[in-house]
Amino acid sequence: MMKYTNSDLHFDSEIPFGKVGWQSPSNIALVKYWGKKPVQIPRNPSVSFTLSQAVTKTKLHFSPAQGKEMKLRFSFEGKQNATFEKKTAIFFKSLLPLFPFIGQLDFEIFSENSFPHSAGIASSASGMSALALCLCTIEKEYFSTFTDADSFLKKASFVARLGSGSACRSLYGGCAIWGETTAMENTSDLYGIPFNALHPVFQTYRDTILIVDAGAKKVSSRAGHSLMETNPFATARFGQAKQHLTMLLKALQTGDTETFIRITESEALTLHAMMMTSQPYYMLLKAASVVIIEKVFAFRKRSGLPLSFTLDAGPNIHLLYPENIEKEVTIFLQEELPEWVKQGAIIYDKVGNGPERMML
Ligand code: 2P0
Repeated sequence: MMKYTNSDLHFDSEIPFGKVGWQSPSNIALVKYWGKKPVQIPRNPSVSFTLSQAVTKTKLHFSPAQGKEMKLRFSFEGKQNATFEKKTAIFFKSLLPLFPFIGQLDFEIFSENSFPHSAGIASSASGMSALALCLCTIEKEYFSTFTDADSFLKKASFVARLGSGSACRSLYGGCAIWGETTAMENTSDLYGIPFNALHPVFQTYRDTILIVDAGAKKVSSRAGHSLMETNPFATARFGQAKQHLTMLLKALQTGDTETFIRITESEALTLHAMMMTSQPYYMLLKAASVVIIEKVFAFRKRSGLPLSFTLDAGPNIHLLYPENIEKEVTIFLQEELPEWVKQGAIIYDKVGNGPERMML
């Protein structure tokens, strides 16, 4: 065991007291979480595919605290980032009751995303899940509090949820459910659980993301969630999401791509309809988003192939399809959307296996 002297144990030391790292993926919701109660409790259950390529890699270095105030430094993609530093410090302080050791340590965080910074892809799910995994790993290795992998992931999911709701679904490979539902046992509003009955056709499903606009959103998801409190259609929407979840879980289990398409596209359009019917109303779709959606409808009609789309809280289009029609979709992109292919404004992703520990 390495011996540390007092002089080794300072924040800027080249030799941190300990370090831990995780790579964690983003996810794309199929039934959408939109509307929440304090603290980060969803108004309706949601289900998502875990992605493979869109990941955050986070390394957390920690040393015994030097002073009374916790020191936290955050480098994002090689540069110190004051905004992330402030947000993460507030988040860590809020987690003291869950991780008392936070009060004893100073931190240095190094984080980077695999996807381009300006891709307009939400990074809160991958970022917050990676951070939650790092904290749970410190707890596991220094205090041995977890009895099994399930309880470790459950706490990581619980903590990720407090950082960003959708992040709690990123802990599991394949498909994850968050929020209480009678359609499935052991679901909870407090953390996500894995959906282990995914039909093989969905286990290798593709998510090809067309970047329509990489700019910052006019209205944040946080604001969008809170506008659901006064949306006149909110109650109907939460009821619809519950029904959609029940139907979709069945389709995901049986490999029913037709029902999958009907529900996921309806969910995508309903999400944006909620934005358009909020007060104040707003719209995140762009003209190009609508053009692409129309092209997907037309392609499906003439080919009979199961290409569909979904949307996040933004204008980018996620094309969802089984891997066995990859060739036809590639031709569709080249012929119908050549400007995206030429500009490289496409991320080729697919259903992934979940987070991976980085050995440092
Ligand atoms: C989802 N989205 O289910 C939905 C659908 C975007 C569209 O959850 O305030 O970043 O951090 O809990 O998770 C985006 O909102 O919101 C989101 P917070 P989050 O993925």
